[in-house]
Amino acid sequence: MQIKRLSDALGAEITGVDVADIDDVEFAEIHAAFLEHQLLVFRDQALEPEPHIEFSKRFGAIETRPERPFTLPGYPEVSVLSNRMVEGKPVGVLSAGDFWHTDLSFGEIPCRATFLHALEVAEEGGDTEWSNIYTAYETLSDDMKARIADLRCTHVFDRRRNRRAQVDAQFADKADEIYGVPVPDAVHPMVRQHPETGRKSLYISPRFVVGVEGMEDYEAQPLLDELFEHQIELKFRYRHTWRQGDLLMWDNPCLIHIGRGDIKSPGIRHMHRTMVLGDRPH
Ligand SMILES: O=C(O)CCC(=O)C(=O)O
Repeated sequence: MQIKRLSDALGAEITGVDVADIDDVEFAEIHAAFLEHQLLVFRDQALEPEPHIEFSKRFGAIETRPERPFTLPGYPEVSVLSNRMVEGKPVGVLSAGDFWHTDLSFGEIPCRATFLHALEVAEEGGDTEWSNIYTAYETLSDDMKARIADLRCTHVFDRRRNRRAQVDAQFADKADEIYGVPVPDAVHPMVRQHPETGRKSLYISPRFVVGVEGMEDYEAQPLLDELFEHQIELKFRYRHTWRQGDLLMWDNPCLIHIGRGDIKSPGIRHMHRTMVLGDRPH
């Protein structure tokens, strides 16, 4: 197994391993690399849904929910992200991550790791970008760290309640069905401690965070705007151009990410995704 750092900000590429067939020694090496680099890119994975699910489960319990649109038939654990249309209808979610976010932070127990496998990639477009919220936190001034140390933020699923996010065009005519599902808001610390490394991160994102508990909006919104801008400074970021067979896994307590879209027609980008749950943020 070869592990090569991908950028100063985050990420490593792993070659020479088949994630469908790893032993405990390889798993320990992958796990250590995951904690060190936050995002791992496994090249050339011909991964069927079952081994994809099995590999994911080594890192936590798989998240499923009955309302999730576009799961793979027979595999509620696997979501399909795709711009393929069959008889005029999309076969997957077109824009799963069009605003900076960390997965499932609207839940009481958010996502620990996400596993996204590229079955088909377009010639142009469809990159994904991550930003390191460990370093975003660590580079704040001491004054700002003291100011936000005990703050807690409200994370909401419903895009209609977030002035920084718009309803996906794909779901515009069924916003009630998609966003009106009864998902309670979650309140999480703004500064989160990673469950394994103990490092602190700036655990907010414009897609899900709409307010600060106990703080009026006239104060909270400018603070959030300032922190959202800081979180995505270029020096914290890594942008990935996908190759067919890439399996990426990322550590949500310490990264935010965004799907860049802009897939050039007639290119098809078709991906399978699993997510595993982590701890209650503290
Ligand atoms: O498709 C992408 O590039 C990003 C997907 C994403 O943001 C997600 O699955 O949470």
